[in-house]
Amino acid sequence: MTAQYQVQDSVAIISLDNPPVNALSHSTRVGIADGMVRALDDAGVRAIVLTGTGNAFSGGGDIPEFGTPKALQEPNLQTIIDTIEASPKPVVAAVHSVAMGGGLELALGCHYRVTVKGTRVALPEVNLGLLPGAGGTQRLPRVVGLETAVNMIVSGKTMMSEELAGTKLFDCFAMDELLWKALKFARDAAAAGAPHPCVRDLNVHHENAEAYLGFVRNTVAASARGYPAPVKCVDAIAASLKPFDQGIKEERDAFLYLLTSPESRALRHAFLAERAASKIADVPVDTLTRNIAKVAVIGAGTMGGGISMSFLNAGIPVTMLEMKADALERRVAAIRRHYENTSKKGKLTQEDIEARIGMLTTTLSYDDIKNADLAIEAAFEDMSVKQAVFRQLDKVMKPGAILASNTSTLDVNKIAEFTTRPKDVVGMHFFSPANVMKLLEVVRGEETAKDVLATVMRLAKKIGKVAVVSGVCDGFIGNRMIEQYSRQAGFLLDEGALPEQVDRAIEKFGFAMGPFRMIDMAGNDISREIRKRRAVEQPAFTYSKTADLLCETGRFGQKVGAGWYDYREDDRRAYPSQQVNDMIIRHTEDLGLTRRKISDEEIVERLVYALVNEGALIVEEGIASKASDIDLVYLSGYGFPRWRGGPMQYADEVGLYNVAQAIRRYAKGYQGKAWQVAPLLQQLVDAGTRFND
Ligand code: T1G
Repeated sequence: MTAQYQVQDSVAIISLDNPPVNALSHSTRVGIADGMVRALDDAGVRAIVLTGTGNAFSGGGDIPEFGTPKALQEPNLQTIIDTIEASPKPVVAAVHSVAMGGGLELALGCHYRVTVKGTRVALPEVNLGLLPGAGGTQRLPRVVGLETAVNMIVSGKTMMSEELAGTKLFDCFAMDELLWKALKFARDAAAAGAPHPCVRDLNVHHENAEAYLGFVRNTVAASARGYPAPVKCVDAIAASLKPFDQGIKEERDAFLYLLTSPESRALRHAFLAERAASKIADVPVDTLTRNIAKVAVIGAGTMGGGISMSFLNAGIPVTMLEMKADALERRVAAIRRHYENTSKKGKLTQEDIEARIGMLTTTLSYDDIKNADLAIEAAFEDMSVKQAVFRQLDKVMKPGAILASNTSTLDVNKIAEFTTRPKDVVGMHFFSPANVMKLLEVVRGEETAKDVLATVMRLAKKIGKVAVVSGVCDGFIGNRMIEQYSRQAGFLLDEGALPEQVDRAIEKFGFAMGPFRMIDMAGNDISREIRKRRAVEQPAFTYSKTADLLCETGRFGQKVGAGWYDYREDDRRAYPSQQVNDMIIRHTEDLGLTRRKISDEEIVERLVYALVNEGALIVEEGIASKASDIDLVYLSGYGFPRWRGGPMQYADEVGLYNVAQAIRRYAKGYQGKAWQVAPLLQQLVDAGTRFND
């Protein structure tokens, strides 16, 4: 059992003891239930205090346990809360650090709650495609009011305990010595005698609940984009206006429905994938990491600026090095402008801006960065430039400094060879805009030292990035897969689709942006360079010629006002282009093909399965260590819908047999040689297992 029991001066103390966050796994629930039985049976016990050991009261239901029989096995949380509420002896929750999900629901089931400032409270189940399933939607409105409860439950956001001081959520705030205060509170409550207050006996008051909830429901439904949990949250909260026993039943039914939904499986997978990514199989979790107190960024371009802001935002000083003074001035001005624009939105104070800018220094001399703990090269994407920069870094940087390249495609092993310290060389591939995009591909060279990897993974978390380790190959994980995705998008144009149909279909599937709008933003000239390089390195790697025809007319994308779409002054919207569509239709004729009607379903299959199949090759080659890392790359860097869990999770949900069959079907079609079922995919089909087992 993972709960401790002790009696101190006639008060039973039940302490959840399930590190790291006292998740309410079955064994923890058994521990609590047994503690309650012992306390209620012991005539010497007059009151009960419930608390958590370590750094949490409780982080809620055990997420890895969901989807297994144990999740609902008695004693479930509802049963435990019913026992607590029915106790003739007062039960006081001593709430500290973190009380989330079922953890907060457990506290709400107690007669009294004592806490301290700085306790993080939330009912974040919606982020997992669930809703609070142990009374949270019924009890929270009864203590914080309907509107605050709606806000917390539908957004899943975390509040600090002191923000809720004016509500009935907490009976008192201890300055410190929380347990001592809770024990005293419990003894006083016992002295005052039963009955002790139950949240369930309170009522929800709102001057116009029906109208308010109707408005909220419509608003939430409009923005929920495909997954059911947010609206179900509103419906369950609405039931808190009914008699408690009816409301709690409606909540339970909705919770059980969501628990088995593919969206919740996907969101729980995403939560665990994020935490699994930081664990590298051959790098022990207790690997000593290097201290990164000062960072140097080489290159004052867009990426250099975004990377610098990522560190400045985390309070880490940066020295930015460039060849030309005016480039430095321009970049510093752009950074200041960015911060000022952010402060106009009320997200930054003027002193925040000064503090961040104050941590940025610039230089034209390598000598000024020699004491940095990490140097990140963000110079032009050309191997001769990398060679020059890394030779310089090798010359000046202090021993033990980490030398990183932000390269998006070049070979990190070759870059490491430009130095005498290849163990200190690693790739840190940020995504543009680097101060906004969460994804960071950490590219592990053959020589990269384990403590360098461990240091960069820890640093990534500190600067708010989602870091995924990639091996060295062309395009690493994300860009290598997007190549196949873009190829299929082009082939679909040859066969009968138009850019707006392809984009609309995949955006309906849930992608933030379709391939053609995305390329228009990134620049069609950029993708042309990649195709040119590929044509030399891999001649068998064919593409639709439409993208080159587009470039021949100078339609490089949004930046020139024309790409796959037409753009208008001061209007970021993409307008279908008759000129481009005519070009596409003419091209099909030139190919001797007859255009055919293509379904949205085929569009989605060909784009997504292209990602899945390439992802399988990437896992098989060991470029990515696990399929969930592939999912994380696409969820945090490419706008894949989070409630579908990423390409590999989606393939698991569709069924790998069906994915392989579809690929075989497309292999018989136009440009079919682009489709070869990846061996790993076939192996899993044959074994009847899944990518994310
Ligand atoms: N279950 C299992 N493991 C959990 C967990 C959980 N609820 N929360 C965290 N962990 C693990 C996590 O996987 C990682 O493991 C370690 O703890 C540190 O996490 C009935 C059904 C609590 C704010 O959604 O928001 O209750 O990597 O890196 O930054 O209504 O974790 O060390 O192996 O995030 O300090 C609702 C989710 C569940 C809270 C701590 N609860 N957790 O943040 O550490 S559903 C949640 C968090 C529920 C009831 C329903 C955060 C945190 P490892 P971490 P952190």
